[in-house]
Amino acid sequence: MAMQAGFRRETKVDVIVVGAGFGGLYALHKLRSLGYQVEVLEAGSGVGGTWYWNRYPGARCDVESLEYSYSFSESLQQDWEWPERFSGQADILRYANHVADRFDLRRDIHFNTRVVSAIYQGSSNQWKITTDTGECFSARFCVMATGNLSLPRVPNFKGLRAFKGQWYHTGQWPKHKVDFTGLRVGVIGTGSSAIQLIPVVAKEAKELTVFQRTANFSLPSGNSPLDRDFVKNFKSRYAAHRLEAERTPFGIAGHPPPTQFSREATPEEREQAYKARWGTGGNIAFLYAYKDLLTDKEANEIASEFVRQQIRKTVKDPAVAELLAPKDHYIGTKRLCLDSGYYETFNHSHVHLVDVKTHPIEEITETGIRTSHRDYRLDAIIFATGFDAMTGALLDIDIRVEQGPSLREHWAHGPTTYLGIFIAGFPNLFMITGPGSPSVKSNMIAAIEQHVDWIHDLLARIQSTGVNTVEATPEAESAWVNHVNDVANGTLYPLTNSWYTGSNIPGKPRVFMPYVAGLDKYRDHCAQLARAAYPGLKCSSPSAVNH
Ligand code: NA7
Repeated sequence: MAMQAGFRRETKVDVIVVGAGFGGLYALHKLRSLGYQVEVLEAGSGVGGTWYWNRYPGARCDVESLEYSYSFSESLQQDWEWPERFSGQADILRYANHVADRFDLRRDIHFNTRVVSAIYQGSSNQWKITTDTGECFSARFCVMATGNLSLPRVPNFKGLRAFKGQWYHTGQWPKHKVDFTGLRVGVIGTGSSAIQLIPVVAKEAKELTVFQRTANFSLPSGNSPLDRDFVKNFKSRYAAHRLEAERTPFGIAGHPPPTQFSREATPEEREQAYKARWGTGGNIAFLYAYKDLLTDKEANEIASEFVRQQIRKTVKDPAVAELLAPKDHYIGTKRLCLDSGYYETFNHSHVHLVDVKTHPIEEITETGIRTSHRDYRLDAIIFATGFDAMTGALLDIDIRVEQGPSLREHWAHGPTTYLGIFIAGFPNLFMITGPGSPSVKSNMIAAIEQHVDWIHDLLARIQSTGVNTVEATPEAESAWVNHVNDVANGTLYPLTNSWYTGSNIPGKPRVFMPYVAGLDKYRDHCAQLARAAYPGLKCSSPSAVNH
């Protein structure tokens, strides 16, 4: 139904979903089944979210393809063929497009439409959503499926505009092939994106200079084409496999949890354990070597040193190897990267490593990058400088309650949520994998499905009871925040500066954002809340509701 509101045409629906990544696509599919009119607003021209934007060379998922896929449709998971153990971006995007077509989702997605504001009007119990296309939507429920890594960050370097060459950010990569053949290329950053991109760009570039501020731990991915018989066998018990995954902290099956503490093993046994895991692929296998790898500094240091030794064995120049060997954080407390030939790339004579911790980048010049040590002449610069993670995309939208606080005000000291789904004082607003949920510390698609299914069940309950407003109580929110912090503080995670803590963004409150008790425990907790009629949520039927 459309009506006039001020000068804008207003489209009234039941649910607005922001974002057409894996969270938004599934929310659209699932919430439609309640008979709701659901519409999705998406800034990109296509579906896929992260996998739509991150088209940089080498972009690849670090969760295995047979796990990093939807489980909600048995026929989908049986029909779909993944070519590789760890899928590349193009295959994942192809899959997202297939899902959109298979479940007839496109007809309710508005592409090239970026949400500017979402304002809740208590008098009508409606969210009013405006977009950069000048459209206005009104909906009882608003679902933020905005992703955790969707606001790319280019550091505010002096002089970027002066640069005469081309520059790119990994998270906003052009759709066309970028050809670096014969060029002098600079890469700023050595996070997961850079670690994937560097070996690929090094194959084309005439000179590749990597500007590293903080070295990162990376394991060989062990990626390979998927064996047909293996896949056939896996698919013959796909449902059982998914059930097993549900019972794990990361939402990924096939990795028996550790049974031993690091100190209980001899040095030889530990060396053997890490050797056996090195190169088998997947960061979980490695981090599952011992129970206390992410809670005990000594245990962690032994694992860290094992990886440093592998780096020293791989990189021929000892000075470069030492620079690439991380010494300032605990392994696994930042995203543990998976690579295909990252460290080996530094053995090529045209690949150079520059330490910008010792000699920081001072400015971008017309011809390249100037550090406090010297000038580097470059034809192209790649910013692999990360994202304003977990809260950035939400705070980029003016989310507020009319005559009430804005989300920015509510989160002035860091994000506070109930379950990572609700924000106290913001009725009928849901986040998919928001801060305070397992999200980035689990298989994202498994986490997305759990959230959407749970929200679906809540809305079904609401429909059947005539309630039309649901929100978290401030008490429930603050108890959940305390619990999230308590769990994190029992680990080494908060000790490391990373995008998990927001410390990659100058001025961002330093709060460890994901919930690290595990997706299995979180799932059980949410299920228990549903059985107990949703304690912590305030449901009401405002009498003054004007539809
Ligand atoms: P990350 O992991 O946030 O990495 C960003 C990198 O950029 C990291 O090495 C940063 O160094 C570096 N960086 C950022 N700002 C600067 C400046 N000003 N100077 C020099 N270097 C800088 O982002 P990614 O895109 O690689 O990965 C994000 C996630 O996507 C990843 O974890 C996967 O889950 C997928 P720093 O560490 O801050 O010193």
